[in-house]
Amino acid sequence: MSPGKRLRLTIEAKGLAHVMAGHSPLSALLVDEAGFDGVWASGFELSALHGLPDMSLMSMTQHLDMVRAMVAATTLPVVADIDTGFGNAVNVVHAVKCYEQAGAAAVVIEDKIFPKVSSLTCGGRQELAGIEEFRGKIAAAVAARRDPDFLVVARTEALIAGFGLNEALRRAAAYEAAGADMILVHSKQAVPEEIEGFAKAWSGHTPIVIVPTTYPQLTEYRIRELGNIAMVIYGNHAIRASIAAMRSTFARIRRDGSAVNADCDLVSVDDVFELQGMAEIRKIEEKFLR
Ligand code: SPV
Ligand code: MG
Repeated sequence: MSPGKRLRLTIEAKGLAHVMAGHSPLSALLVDEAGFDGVWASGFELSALHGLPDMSLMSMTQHLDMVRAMVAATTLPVVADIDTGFGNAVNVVHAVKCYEQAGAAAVVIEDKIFPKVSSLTCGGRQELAGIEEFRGKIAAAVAARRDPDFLVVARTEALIAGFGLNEALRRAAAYEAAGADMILVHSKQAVPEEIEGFAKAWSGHTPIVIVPTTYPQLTEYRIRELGNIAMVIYGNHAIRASIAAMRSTFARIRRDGSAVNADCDLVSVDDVFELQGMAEIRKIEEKFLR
């Protein structure tokens, strides 16, 4: 079964897919272990992993290689964050072919102008592409996929750019008409009212995707109550958790002058071996090493 089909079936069965950010095969494995429904191949996370801001500085190849590695590491569907699609509709066609071939289940394309600036940046430049231009990109993505179950998610940044609910709805309707399978609507308000307002006002048939980073108080119960949200993406929690854990461990070792106190709070080396698949290696060694 194709990864797109698996993601569609999960949403059909559960009504709501929970997708957690990842930035490496190891993080994808941990997303799987925790019981999420998919991995978000986040541009924010991978940029941060490279010590770069999320501003279209990473190449498509860098992101694509990581998507391929994450697909190989987990059985979960991978939802690829392809930012603005790396250029115009021609670039989008190329990107969709590459990401589908890499084993992604879905791509999310946002209606900003390349090079984009992270939606979460305070006072960041948030320039939107014209509706017609972006409709062309979505139609191009839909036409380029080989598997009809591969999902093309259109992301509108209208709320992020400060254009308000009506513009977000207008854009979502245009992208639905262009063939998008889902509409991701992003908000960076500290409260969920803006997103709830969108979900209540949305009269389209295409399900909504949300990224509740700045409004984490929105509960699963409330999301289900809204009725038309099919996917929740936890956009940057893997890299933020890693930074917090590394920071506190490093500080403790510096403070104590040894690793003795920090050690008991870390995962064991055996735990890492397990994640690395060492048990399988032992079996191969026993069977084939002469
Ligand atoms: C990402 O995780 O790269 C996203 C979500 O696109 S956000 O950073 O909130 O824009
Ligand atoms: Mg992103």
